[in-house]
Amino acid sequence: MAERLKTLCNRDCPDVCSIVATVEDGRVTRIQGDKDHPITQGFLCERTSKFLDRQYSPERLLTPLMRKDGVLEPASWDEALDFVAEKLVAIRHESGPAAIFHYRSAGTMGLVNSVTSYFFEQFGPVTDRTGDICSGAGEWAQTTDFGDFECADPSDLLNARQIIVWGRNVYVSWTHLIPVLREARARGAGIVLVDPVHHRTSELCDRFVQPRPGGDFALAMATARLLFERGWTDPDAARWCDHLEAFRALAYSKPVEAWCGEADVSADAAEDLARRLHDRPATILVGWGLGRRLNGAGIVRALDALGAITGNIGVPGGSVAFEAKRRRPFDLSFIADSAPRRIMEPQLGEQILAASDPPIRAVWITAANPVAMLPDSARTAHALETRELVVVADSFLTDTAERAHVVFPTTTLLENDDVLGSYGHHHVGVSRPVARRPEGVRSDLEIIQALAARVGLADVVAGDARSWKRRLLKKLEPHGITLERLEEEGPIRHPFVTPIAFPERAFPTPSGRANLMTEVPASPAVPTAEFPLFLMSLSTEKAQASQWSRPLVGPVPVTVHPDAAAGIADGATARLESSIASITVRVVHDPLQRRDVALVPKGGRFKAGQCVNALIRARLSDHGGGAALSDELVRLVPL
Ligand SMILES: Nc1nc2c(c(=O)[nH]1)N[C@H]1C(S)=C(S)[C@@H](COP(=O)(O)OP(=O)(O)OC[C@H]3O[C@@H](n4cnc5c(=O)[nH]c(N)nc54)[C@H](O)[C@@H]3O)O[C@H]1N2
Ligand SMILES: Nc1nc2c(c(=O)[nH]1)N[C@H]1C(S)=C(S)[C@@H](COP(=O)(O)OP(=O)(O)OC[C@H]3O[C@@H](n4cnc5c(=O)[nH]c(N)nc54)[C@H](O)[C@@H]3O)O[C@H]1N2
Ligand SMILES: [Mo]
Repeated sequence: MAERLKTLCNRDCPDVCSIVATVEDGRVTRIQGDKDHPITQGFLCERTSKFLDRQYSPERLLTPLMRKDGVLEPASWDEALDFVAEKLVAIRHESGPAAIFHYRSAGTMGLVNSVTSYFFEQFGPVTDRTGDICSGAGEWAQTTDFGDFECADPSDLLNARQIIVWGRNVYVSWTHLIPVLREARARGAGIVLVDPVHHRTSELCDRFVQPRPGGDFALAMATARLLFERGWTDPDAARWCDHLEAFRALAYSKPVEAWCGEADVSADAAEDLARRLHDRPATILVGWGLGRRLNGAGIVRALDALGAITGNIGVPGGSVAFEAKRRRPFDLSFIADSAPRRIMEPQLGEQILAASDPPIRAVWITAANPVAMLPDSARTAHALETRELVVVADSFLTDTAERAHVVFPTTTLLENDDVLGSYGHHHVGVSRPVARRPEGVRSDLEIIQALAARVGLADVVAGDARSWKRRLLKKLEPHGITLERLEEEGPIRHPFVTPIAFPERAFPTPSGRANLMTEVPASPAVPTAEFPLFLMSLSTEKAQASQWSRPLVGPVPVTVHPDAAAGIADGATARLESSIASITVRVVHDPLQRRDVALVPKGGRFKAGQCVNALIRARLSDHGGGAALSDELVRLVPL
């Protein structure tokens, strides 16, 4: 008899959908979006709707692997765990706990998974990560300007008269915003997309502005200047903005035409944006791509200022929405964050190699594929290959796991047992196993508990998944959001945020006002005759970062304007070269793209020569420990 069981998607995505799984004898035969979940609305994105391909893939790891004579071979759990425990204890004894580095990314966004971090704090504290390749620059910018980052409920977009989608492709990376934007449009809202890349999200919009990559700061300054000139700023803005005059002076430091020239847009585009911000309430949806630049934090600060000076903040339908603080509702107070040393995430490879006093001898990697997903893949690979001990917990033999001494096979999203919040909305919920897991596989919690038992820390991390869930939900319990309710009713909106962010324009900054930027940020990259194209690595509907439903076969596609193809025909293979490496690509012509961009899907396999991060230097964004991924310049060369 088939059953229908519900769980939550644990992938790194703003949606955190409720999934309905059809299960026959422990095997999931179908997954669908839950009609009862207000965000999921009955449909799943393409990548997760194809998740059964991964769940039942013949490539899935079903036993621990240990490196013997240079080769990864199946091993028993006891053998692998004993080996790792002994080695970690020896390294801690000889070099101190800082010689061990624990790196965790968001392969699962479940918070029970942070017990691994807790273990390493108790065992050490060991070296931890800092910075955030994904959202570091944007979070820093919003925290600097508003004292915190938070966004309104997605449904607040229906209160907006104007929506500015500033660098986001909802068709690929935030599919459950599509129905909301459609409805807003149907109710009469204006929607404009500002993105150097032409993509499908422009279909939801009444206008598309295609600036130079990283030109958004200049475009925002042109818009700000026009707002001041037209008298379209809020007359009371000084009440909630610090440095209003200095910000005005910044906007006036160049004529509108000069700013627009820098952004490579017509003056009419800035005029249009100014008009929309004046047509209140207006929401700016700030994408994550904007921050992954040399001037990423500066760009986000400029957008914050546009919202603040026009009064489009702290009111229904008026906001500068970057992301929700997904950990806010949970009690993570058991983790003290006491690491003796931190490795900057976007520079993981070079910082591991450079670390001394003590050198990093062991690396434990959880829910991450840094070789494929962090910049300068070859250096990341080399850094791992030269350690004494690399341990990876994953369900697949990724580019990273291939470099491990020990690989522990772990559970998938359909076997996940956790609590989840979201960075796109304010619902919290629990996931629970809906698929019977293969014998030989353990959850991250069980892996860390088995290790803890071998190093005298069994008590510290004891407890099954439900008791950890309960612990994490402690802040929510007094509000009636209990584990039992979440299990029975499904996700519930948490009460720690109001439906709109920063209501009454009260900001948790030292002055209580928004902190407007006053200086020109770092400059974006400038294409040269040698390297004329910005390399833009973009999310694809077919994968979650490096997790493809079906493996990408053959050379990775690179999409360019026909005039930017260096004479290479549509469909032909070519080399894509940066200053540090080159990969073989298949050229795709698209006359709707700018002539200075080369678009490549993110997440390709390093081993197969498909990895865009092989080409990208590990440079930081201006602030916040983000990566300047999209300021790498490349050229196409015929084969
Ligand atoms: N299918 C799928 N969905 C995903 C993911 C995935 O890998 N696959 N990844 C998930 C993750 S990890 C995250 S963080 C989120 C968000 O994932 P992201 O990949 O960050 O998604 P977006 O912010 O929608 O897309 C980035 C957008 O920023 C634009 N952009 C880049 N540089 C600039 C610029 O200088 N100016 C402007 N105006 N725009 C620019 C790009 O053209 C692109 O449209 O999505 C999640 N969703
Ligand atoms: N060039 C370029 N690079 C980028 C980006 C870009 O746009 N361009 N985007 C960046 C962004 S936004 C992000 S967030 C990062 C993402 O970087 P990562 O988080 O490293 O990306 P994933 O490829 O999703 O790797 C997660 C791994 O976790 C495994 N996994 C899944 N579930 C579990 C689990 O329950 N437990 C454990 N232990 N493992 C699990 C998966 O199999 C997968 O191998 O990449 C960044 N890198
Ligand atoms: Mo991300």
